[in-house]
Amino acid sequence: RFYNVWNGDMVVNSPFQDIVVPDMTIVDYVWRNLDKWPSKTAVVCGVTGRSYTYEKLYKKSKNLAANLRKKFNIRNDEVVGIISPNVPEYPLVSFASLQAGAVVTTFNPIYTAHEIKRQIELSDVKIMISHNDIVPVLKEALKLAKIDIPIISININQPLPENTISLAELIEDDNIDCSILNIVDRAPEDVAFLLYSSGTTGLPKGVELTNSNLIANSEQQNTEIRQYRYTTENNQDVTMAVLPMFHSYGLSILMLHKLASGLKLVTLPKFQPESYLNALLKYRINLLYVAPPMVLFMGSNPLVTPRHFETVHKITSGAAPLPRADINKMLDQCPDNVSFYQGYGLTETSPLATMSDPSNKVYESVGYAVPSVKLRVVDSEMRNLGPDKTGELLIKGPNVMKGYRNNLEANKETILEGGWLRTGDIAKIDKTGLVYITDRLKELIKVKGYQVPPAELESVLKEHPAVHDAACVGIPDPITGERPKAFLVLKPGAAANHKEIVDFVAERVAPYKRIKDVEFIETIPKNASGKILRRMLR
Ligand code: 4UV
Repeated sequence: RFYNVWNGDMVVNSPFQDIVVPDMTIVDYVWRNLDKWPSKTAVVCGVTGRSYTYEKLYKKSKNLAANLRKKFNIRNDEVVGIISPNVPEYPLVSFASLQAGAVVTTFNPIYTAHEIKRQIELSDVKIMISHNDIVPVLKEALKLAKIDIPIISININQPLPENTISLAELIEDDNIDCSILNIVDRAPEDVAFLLYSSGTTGLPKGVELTNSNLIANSEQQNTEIRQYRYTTENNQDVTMAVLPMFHSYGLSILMLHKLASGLKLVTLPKFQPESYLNALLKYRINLLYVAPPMVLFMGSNPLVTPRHFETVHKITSGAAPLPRADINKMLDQCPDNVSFYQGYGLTETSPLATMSDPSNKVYESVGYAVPSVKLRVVDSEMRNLGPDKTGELLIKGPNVMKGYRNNLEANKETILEGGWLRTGDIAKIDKTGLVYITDRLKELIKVKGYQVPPAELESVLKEHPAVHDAACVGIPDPITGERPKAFLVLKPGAAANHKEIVDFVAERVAPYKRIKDVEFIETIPKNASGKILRRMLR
């Protein structure tokens, strides 16, 4: 395809027709077609088979919303925290919190107590909704933060942990008076989700995504080149939700877009080869959303056979760069009816910003700007560059976040005049509008598609009594894409060996952030203003 997308000012337009963003909240948007498919399955657990129809999901989330208002006094704009692997109740508790007028902040379920504590403090959480299994770590985090807030346990078919409130009871409360929800006051431009991202530099910051941002991004997924079979009489696309819903990819692209469209979501709490492959066959999955390590798995693991792809018609990968060789190996396993897409975006763009068109088979490109998105590639002075020139990618559109919460400085640095978001990614765009991500300017390290902010590891390393200074960079890894490597300067006379450092970090951060590579050096290279010269270390 050839699209004429470059305008005279060297701004790149989307080749697709602009979207109109419905003027409502994201939950109203999800429920707006409820009467078309009340008895269809909305979400089912790929392990236990526990499921909710659309109507049941709606009713139970309403019960919980009313209870959040009545029993826990949740008010408009207060923050509810959710910490859980992907289970069918994840959308239920998310929608309930939004319907109660709250803002939802989502936590990585494999976080350590230290990591949970930090996000609880930053986001001023009023109540936590936690999967049963995570309650002990969460309690430890609350103790560290010296905060006493209620915990609702996602305890379906499980015993209730001590000092927590039973979600099962709250959602079964069918006699609750839902008229209490009439006082909920939420506008399209209000914040719905508060997700955490380190952006171009520093520690994780709260990304404010509004109702309109998320509705826009849902509409932006429906381009002419990528049609879904929405729920009709007997036709329902089925997709697997193994990518975590706490992250923008799983949240917006799986949970919100798919449930707003009447599809069936099969949740898996974690990626585990056998259960993943079994669920593919058992639930006859049509749409697969993956991250690069899963593409590698599907192209190289002997357990994977063409039979597993029999019902699949679309595979989409995103969240990190994907080597062409890995795509080829996976596609060799796939029957011809499978089309492969690459999506690109950031938490800050809700997240989808560009999407490829499988018909041109340019798989190494992340595709075209999605509807209503404009792109620029700029040099270090923010001057626009033309086709095939490499520079930083800027994005503008209705899906660009409201901003980082309470962080004027980061907002000023990240959102430029006119609403252009700095991505911190290096890209080029060809004459036809195809975008290629070639490098990363920002310091972020991506391990299996997850964010590992070096500033976070550096602050942990500097807590070690023998460490004077520390710097972390990402180094290439054939399986995880990148992995963090630490450069350390020890205090004069102090000693610490490789293992001590590795163990020290491992106790404090989630497994994917752990460091295996450590190098002791004399000084950390920095520029005149004290910024670490990461390129030099790399
Ligand atoms: O903020 P974040 O953790 O956000 C994401 C978003 C993943 C998406 C987005 C749209 C999709 O359709 C999809 O399938 C997945 O991960 O990290 C943002 C950074 O991740 C890198 C890039 O450095 C971003 O600034 N990144 C995301 N997608 C790609 C990518 C990609 N396709 N190719 C290369 N790098």
